[in-house]
Amino acid sequence: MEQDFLPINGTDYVELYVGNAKQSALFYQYAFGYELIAYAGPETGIKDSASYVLKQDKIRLVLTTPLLENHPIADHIKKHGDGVKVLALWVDDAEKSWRETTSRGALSYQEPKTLKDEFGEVVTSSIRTYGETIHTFVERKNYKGVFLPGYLPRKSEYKAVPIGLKYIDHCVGNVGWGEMNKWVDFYENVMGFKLLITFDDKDISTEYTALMSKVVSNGNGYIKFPINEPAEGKKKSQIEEYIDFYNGAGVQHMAIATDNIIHTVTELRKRGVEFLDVPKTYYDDLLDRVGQIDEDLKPLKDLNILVDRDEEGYLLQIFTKPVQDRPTLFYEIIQRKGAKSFGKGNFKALFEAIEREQELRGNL
Ligand code: TYF
Ligand code: FE
Repeated sequence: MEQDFLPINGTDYVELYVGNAKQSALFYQYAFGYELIAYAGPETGIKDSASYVLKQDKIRLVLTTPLLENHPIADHIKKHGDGVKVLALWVDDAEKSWRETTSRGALSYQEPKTLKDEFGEVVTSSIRTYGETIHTFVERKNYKGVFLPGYLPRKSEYKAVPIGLKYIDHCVGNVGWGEMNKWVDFYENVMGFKLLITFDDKDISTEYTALMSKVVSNGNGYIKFPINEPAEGKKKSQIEEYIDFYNGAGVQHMAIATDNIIHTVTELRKRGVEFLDVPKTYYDDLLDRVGQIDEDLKPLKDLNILVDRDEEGYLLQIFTKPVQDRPTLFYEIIQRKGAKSFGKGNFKALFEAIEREQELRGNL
């Protein structure tokens, strides 16, 4: 087999640029059960921004806000609202990752740089992907600090109660009309990913919404990036609504894996997280469609959890409403029981639920 020129160990962290990192950090602690572990800001010698690092099992989120008016992060937030800036990838060689990708056409965002403190060394480098989103390669060299050099440990007065979120299953990008193949080519040619699945507009057009989607994944399959583009339909595509409010391409949803979706969603709902609900008739013929499953139907129906089956098994999934006022970023909670797919059997019911929300916003 061909050598993988960009071996990736997994997702290192996801960084969001937000208008108020202090408050967002409390939302992710309180509602999603992340633990605050680190901080960088004025108190640690960073004068122009503040960042909070949150952790749950393998997932690390960084929430960053600018402190000054004239600041690139402030420009990012003015244009996009709160959203994902960095999908960071854990690699063994950040310099080589940068070299292999930029030599294949990636645009550099940051050249390889060594960060140091008393806990060790980390090398980072960054390249651009769709919109203003970037990939940062993180080489940890046995780094012993809490997150990255420059960050100090920080705990919260509030003791977060984890809800079983385990790792990031996939991160989905929305790109503009006709741009999906360009970005699929980018992941294939520049990053050495492989095309995993294609959904054309026939698979996923409801009465109104239409979109096309292709999923790319890296060599070991740990990184999965579906890319959506709007397609022509009767009314405005949900992808177009995103692009309008994000002012360009960006991360649409992150799917977080759990191994007990009933528990996870019970907790999230109790804590005020809003989900997209499908009509209860969805459950009338569910077992006919997906066959025998381990879970009782009742809690799935009560919580509005969706189920789909493929050749290898089944999966349970549910989608939050957007987590900010702009109809942009949302989360998926997913539990895989053998299935490696993305819930194609749920697309129709799901997209109709998204359209009902779009309609309420006056954007259909
Ligand atoms: O990641 C996926 O492909 C599934 C389905 O706007 C999906 O979660 C695709 C597009 C979309 C919402 C969900
Ligand atoms: Fe998804």
